[in-house]
Amino acid sequence: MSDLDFFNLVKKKETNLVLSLDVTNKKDFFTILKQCAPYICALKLHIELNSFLKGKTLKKLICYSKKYEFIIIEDRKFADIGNTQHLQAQELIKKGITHFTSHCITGKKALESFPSEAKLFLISDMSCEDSFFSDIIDLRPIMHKKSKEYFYNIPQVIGFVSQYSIFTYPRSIILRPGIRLHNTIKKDSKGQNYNKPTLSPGVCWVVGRDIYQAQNPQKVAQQYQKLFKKNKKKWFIKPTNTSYV
Ligand code: 5IU
Repeated sequence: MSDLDFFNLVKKKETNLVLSLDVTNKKDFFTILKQCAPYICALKLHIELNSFLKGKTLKKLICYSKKYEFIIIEDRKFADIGNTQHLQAQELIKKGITHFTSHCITGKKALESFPSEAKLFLISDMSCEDSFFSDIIDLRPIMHKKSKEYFYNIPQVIGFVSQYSIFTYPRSIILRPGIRLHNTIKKDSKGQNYNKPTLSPGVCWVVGRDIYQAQNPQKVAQQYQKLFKKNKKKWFIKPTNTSYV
């Protein structure tokens, strides 16, 4: 699927929800996925913690993603030299996974080296406390400027992971983690920061524990979709400037 398909999928399924299913138990993983599939545009994995996702089971998941129309994103956070990340991505592409997150601190050459089939979301800042990107030294102005530059110049780059709206034309997808519907929990015990879901152009809410630890994951996923539907015009507005929202 191309980046354009991502937009079409959001339009068609009327949801910007990305389910981050950091669940280590196979049965729980598939039960929650089946409940939430109609309400998500993408499923975000950490394939090393979803260790059952190999061979036939991975193939089954990929078939399932086509049938129920969601994109699979491996949250791989690549951060190596060009040759190494090319090889790493190639192995995952062989297994049918094409969408990845990647750090951009490695620079242009390393990013250009990804296989042409790779679709990348560049990590332009992080949601966790004490992150170098925002809390230790504020690297955001440089990271956002560079991310945009990479988006324009490197065809594999289709979007960002960010707490901010890095507007670009043609439009990018912004994955935004650190989201909870009911903002009574503002942090976890390990430095994660949470915000309420707000709708801005191209922003997809990346939600993990708020859904998979809920008593009724399906109901919560449905609530996110409802919120999107209510304000969906905002998501499709063509950005006009480069301000951060
Ligand atoms: N994730 C973040 N913050 C980031 C990046 C990735 O939370 O800055 I880059 C991932 C980690 C986890 C998911 O897989 O998004 C969020 O999970 P919870 O909604 O359970 O906090």
